Amino acid sequence: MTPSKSHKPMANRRSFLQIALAGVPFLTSFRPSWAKKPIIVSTWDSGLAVNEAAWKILRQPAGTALDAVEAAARDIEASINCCVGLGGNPDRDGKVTLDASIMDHQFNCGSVAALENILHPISVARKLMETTPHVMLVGEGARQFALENGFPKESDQLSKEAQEAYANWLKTSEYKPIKNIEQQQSKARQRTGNGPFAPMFLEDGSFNHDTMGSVALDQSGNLSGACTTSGMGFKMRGRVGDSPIIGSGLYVDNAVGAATGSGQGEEVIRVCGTFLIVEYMRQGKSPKEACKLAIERIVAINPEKAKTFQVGFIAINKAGDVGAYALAPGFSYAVKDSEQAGKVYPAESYFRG
Ligand code: SD4
Repeated sequence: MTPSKSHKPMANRRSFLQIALAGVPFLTSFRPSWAKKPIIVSTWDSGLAVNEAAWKILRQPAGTALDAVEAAARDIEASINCCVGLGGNPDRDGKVTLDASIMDHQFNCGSVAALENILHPISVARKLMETTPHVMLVGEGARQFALENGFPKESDQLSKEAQEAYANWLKTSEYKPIKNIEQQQSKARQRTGNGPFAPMFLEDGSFNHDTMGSVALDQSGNLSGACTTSGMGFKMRGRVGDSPIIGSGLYVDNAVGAATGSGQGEEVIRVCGTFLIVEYMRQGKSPKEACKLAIERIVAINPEKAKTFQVGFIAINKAGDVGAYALAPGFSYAVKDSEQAGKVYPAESYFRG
């Protein structure tokens, strides 16, 4: 074909812009060759163990970040701990209700909330993502979907640890009669302007959270994330936190980065925390700066109230840089890549104590 005038190499400003814009689809799937990959980052010290489970997948050339983050979540869901899986602390009616979400490199996402009697909510979320047009199922509908898809129904029995924690909580919270807890809540509301529906602190004085969030970059340069939790211990029945809400507890944009977090979900939902972090990264902020800016957004809403709860975020960008930031001291995150054995890092925090 003879080049017409309009195919001449260059160009006024307008045609330059046209050429640049035509390159955008290419840019959005661009994989930087310098990226540190594969790499996985997970919340809390317990992220160390789940990163190992994920690594079995990530270290393989064809291993996907999606499979890796699901494996990470499944690993902790199968263990007994306060805050993830069926062994976790129950709601204030004594039922364990699970929240989980998963998101891949193509904006596919799935989540379940208030799911009961199912061992691996993360895999139910993935099944929903991959086999239905929906993104989120809750409660009985989520359980029905899980059972129909072959996930076994587990017993209602609380783990020994959760039974003890629940018995303690009932005692110290004077749960009987129920209205005592309502009074507590409304006092807390007066104090903070927007009271909690669950205690901020557990019996041992630690913050009431320990959700497992993981974000990973695989050898093909794709990002994915997963988040799984039993939610705030002794929460109101039916309460849903940030973890299963795409853009709050988890967000992935394969052209930019991914973020997840742990802590007082209501406060994360208010600012669409992980979506915000990814948007800050899109604007050029590092993962840590982006997490810090999102924490500052939360503080700005009510600086006094922000002293009473914890939120911790982790993020990864397309180049495999990772970062984290928390509201209060005590949040940690675990990183594993091909250059270093898994390691736990303390996150910097907005408040010092
Ligand atoms: C929630 N973000 O349900 C979760 C709490 C958490 O370990 O981090 N739990 O609000």
